[in-house]
Amino acid sequence: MVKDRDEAVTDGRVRIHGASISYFTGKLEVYLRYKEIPYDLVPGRPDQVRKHAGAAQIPVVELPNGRFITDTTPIINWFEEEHPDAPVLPEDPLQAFVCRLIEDYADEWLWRPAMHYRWSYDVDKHALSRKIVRELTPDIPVPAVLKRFLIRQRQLRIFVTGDGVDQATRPHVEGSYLRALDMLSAIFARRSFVVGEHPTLADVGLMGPMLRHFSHDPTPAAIMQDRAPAVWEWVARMWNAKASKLSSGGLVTGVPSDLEPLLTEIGETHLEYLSANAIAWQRGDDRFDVSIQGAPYRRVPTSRYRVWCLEQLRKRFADLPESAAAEARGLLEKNCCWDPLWQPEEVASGHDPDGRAPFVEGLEVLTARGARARRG
Ligand SMILES: N[C@@H](CCC(=O)N[C@@H](CS)C(=O)NCC(=O)O)C(=O)O
Repeated sequence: MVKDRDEAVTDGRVRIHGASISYFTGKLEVYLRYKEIPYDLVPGRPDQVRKHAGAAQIPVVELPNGRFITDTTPIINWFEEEHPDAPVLPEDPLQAFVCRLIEDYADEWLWRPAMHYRWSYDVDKHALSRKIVRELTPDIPVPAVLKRFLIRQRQLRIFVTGDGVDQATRPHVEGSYLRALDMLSAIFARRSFVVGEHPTLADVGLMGPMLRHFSHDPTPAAIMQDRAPAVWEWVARMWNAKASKLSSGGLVTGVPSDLEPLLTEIGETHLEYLSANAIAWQRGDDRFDVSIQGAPYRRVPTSRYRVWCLEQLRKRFADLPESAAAEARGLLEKNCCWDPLWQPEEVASGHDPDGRAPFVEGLEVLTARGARARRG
């Protein structure tokens, strides 16, 4: 529930500047609810957010001491250090690495189908533009009908047609969602959460697309209910999960074989894309073409932020203890993840070289502006 900014209590509580319809706000809320860290959600007004976080991007977290932090991936890492009870990262380093990989795929790859369903379908785009205008733009003195129209145009231009969704790729974009539903249904037929009987970072990451987009927006929600009721049930289970109320069940041992189809999907889609994006970045190209599972994505924007994502995954791999690294390599090779993880050999986004995230300026994910303007 979004509170009026002045209504929100700040004493000792975290304040999220976000939105009730936002992918990454939802992901962060799921995490804080599970960890039982009290927070208030206030509307993330673009001017305020840019002032405090350096990018017009939500969520931004205002800590009780008045400091601001950005980007849910490092935000969650930071909270995990501050609140080590009921960790969302498994102790087993291989499982932890797999969770981080699934989080990255959920954050960055499922973003495109989530935006496509929201802004390409009539019912969805009208419902969502209405919500966004009400929640985030009440102070902008322009008729609501015009604001709604402009938002629909903008979102479609940047995040759908401008992100490689066209007649040739649309079936593949929708297929990414449908395959995710099928693979998760197979997993939830065996256990309550992705790696066992309590949530991990893999569940938290997947809730980004699955909560505020796929289970709430009319078109993908109808598909989820019909095709994957076990995923629908998991969304509710995740939203209701509290670390203190969990049953005693633990995590499975190792990486079960039913996770491998998901890893293969991640290798063939997300990692292939990250690799092509990093090559384009090195060449200085603003846009690039890439074939993913045979679908010809054309002129997708080069993302500096996602070069950083690839760097982070490589760092996590490099941090694995020797025996886990050998096991991880075998698993990644078997499931089409290994080669794209290491191509090109060198990557250098230049983002956050001192490792200060989440205490750094946010980096917009998709805008070429974000990519080019800051290149040294
Ligand atoms: N990596 C960031 C991504 C945040 C993000 O892209 N948020 C979206 C909303 S869910 C946004 O603010 N997009 C900016 C826009 O629509 O222009 C995170 O994890 O927090």
